[in-house]
Formats: sequence, structure tokens, C-alpha cells
Amino acid sequence: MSARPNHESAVPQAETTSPHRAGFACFVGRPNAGKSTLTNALVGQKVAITSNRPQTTRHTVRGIVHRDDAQLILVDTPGLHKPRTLLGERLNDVVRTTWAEVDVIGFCLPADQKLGPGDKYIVKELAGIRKTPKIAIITKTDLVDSKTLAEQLIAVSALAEELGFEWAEIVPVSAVGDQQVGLLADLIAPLLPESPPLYPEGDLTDEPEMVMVAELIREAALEGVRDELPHSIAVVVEEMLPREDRPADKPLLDIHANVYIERPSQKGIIIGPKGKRLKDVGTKSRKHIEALLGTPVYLDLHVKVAKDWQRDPKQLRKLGF
Ligand SMILES: Nc1nc2c(ncn2[C@@H]2O[C@H](COP(=O)(O)OP(=O)(O)OP(=O)(O)O)[C@@H](O)[C@H]2O)c(=O)[nH]1
Ligand SMILES: [Mg+2]
Repeated sequence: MSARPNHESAVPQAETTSPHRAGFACFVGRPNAGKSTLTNALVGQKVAITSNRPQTTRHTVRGIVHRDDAQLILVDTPGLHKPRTLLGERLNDVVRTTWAEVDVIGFCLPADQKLGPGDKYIVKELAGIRKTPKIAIITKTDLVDSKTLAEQLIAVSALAEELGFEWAEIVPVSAVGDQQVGLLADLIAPLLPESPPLYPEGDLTDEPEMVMVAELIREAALEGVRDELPHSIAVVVEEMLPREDRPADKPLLDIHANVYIERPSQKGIIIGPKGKRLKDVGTKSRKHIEALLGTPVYLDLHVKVAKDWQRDPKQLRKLGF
């Protein structure tokens, strides 16, 4: 990842009494901790897909928060986990590269789960990054009572002490309940370096449209699938072309995308009886894609087998990892 955009794209800023700040803050934590949901809540728009399946995010996604006093570039990362495949290893590498580059690290810990070995493993690594301020973010506070939350706050604080560092802040938030999300931005802003904005006003992400479209299809495909299948799904948009011979006031965008799975036996599950499941995935994701692109879309989905792609370097490269 190249951490900073080209400075030529930076927007000049008038002198003010308190200096303008801009920089990068990443969210790290176990899979399913609520990192992407929090990123979206802060940005105020969906820039990262979310699901109740672990390991939903597979690349870093930047979400940009524009304020008068600061520009926060949030870097949502894949959940750090014990890797079982080459893909898993690659995802963990992405997380480690990211937290070494950012100005602030936000460690996300769900309020409704006891601080476990997976969390300790991550925080131990974070403790080694001395120079970067670290914020502990207790997510999903809407799911617990105040006593459980208080215990979690104490546990995360004690863990840092044990490892010989102190959190710059400890913040409980609920992205779904919109509790303290604004406060979190208020706490990150002063930790960023003095800088003019790094992205033009109005940019909420730097994700390419084709990637966002593929992600929206994957998000719809993840719904309702279980066990190993969520991990086996990958989506690649092959083509996005305006349909020819359409009147100017009735445009249509043709999108051709492939949904990859790992084994022929998974094909039937994804497609469903008489193709119903795949059709539902198409209908659901098309709505989100149309909202994103602001144009009617014809979505053509094909299911293909990329044998054991999570473990195969060649296939991984083809799928963009
Ligand atoms: N009740 C509640 N649920 C939440 C909250 N934030 C996230 N969730 C749910 O938790 C699940 C995981 O959320 P994600 O944002 O995808 O988690 P993640 O940390 O990005 O997961 P990975 O990308 O797999 O690492 C989803 O079902 C979310 O709806 C919250 O504040 N409250
Ligand atoms: Mg995520």
C-alpha cells in the first residue's frame, strides 16, 4: 500500500488559528469485530462491505472523513487471525504493513465477547509499535449491559499495562446504535499530524468502482451461506460498459461479473434450486450497485470454479491478491 496520495492532489488550505490536521488511522482487530461497520458509520456512507461471517474484508479500504479542523483517512483492514491458507497469510501481511504506516492505530474489541487469546496476540504486536498512538475501541456496546462494558474497559486497559504501554484513549462505541461514533472522530483528529487535506473534498473513498461493485456482489453472496463457503467466494467484475443504442435519458450499464468458488460441489449451493439463489444475489446487489453508480444496471453473473484458489499462488494473483 502506498500510504499517502500524491501531494499534487492535496487541496490548499487557508491559514486558521488551530492548524488543520490530516492523516491515516487504521482499524485492526479480530475478524468480525465490527471494523468495517465502524468505518462506514464514521464516513457516513458504505465504503466497505460487512457481514456476520468472519474474514469479510480482504483488502484495505480507505474511508475519508472531512471536517473543518481535520481530514481523517480511515484504513479498514482484514481481521487478523491464525492463517489456514495462503490467502489468510496474505491478509495478515496486509494488516501488518498497514499498521506500520499509519498515524494512529485503533484496536477494535467487541463488547460482547471476552478478551481472548486472539485479541492478546494482536495487542502484543501493537505494543511493539512504540511510536504510534493506539486507541482501544470497544465496539458493539449496544449488545451489552453497563456492567459487562465496564469489565471490558478494565480488561483492555489492564492488558496494555501488562504489556508496558498505555492506550492514548479507550472509547466504547456502537456503530449500529450510533453511540459515540462522533466522539471517536473527535479523539482521533488531534492525534493526526498537521497537514492540509490529502484528498479532495467530497471523496469518501479511493476504491475503484469496479472493486466496489465486485464487493457489493460478494456481500450479497455471503448472506445466508455457511461453514466454509463464505471463504470460498471471490468476485471479479470483468466488464462495465454502457449499453449501445440507448436514448440519453434511458442509459443502461452492462456489468459482467464472475462469482468464483473453490470446488464444483459448491456450485449448486451458490446457484440454488432453479438458479433462485444466484438470482437473489443479483437482484440484491444490483440495487446497491445502482445506488452507488447512479445509473440503471444490467447485471450478468456467472459462477465459475477456481480450484482451491485460497491456497494457489497463481489463482490468488488472478483474483487480485
Ligand atoms: N449490534 C451491533 N452489531 C454490530 C456493530 N458493529 C458491527 N456489528 C455486526 O458485527 C458483524 C461484523 O461486522 P463487520 O463490520 O463486518 O466486522 P469486521 O471487523 O469488519 O469483520 P472482518 O472484515 O471479517 O474482519 C456484522 O454482522 C455487523 O452487523 C454494532 O455496533 N452493534
Ligand atoms: Mg471488515
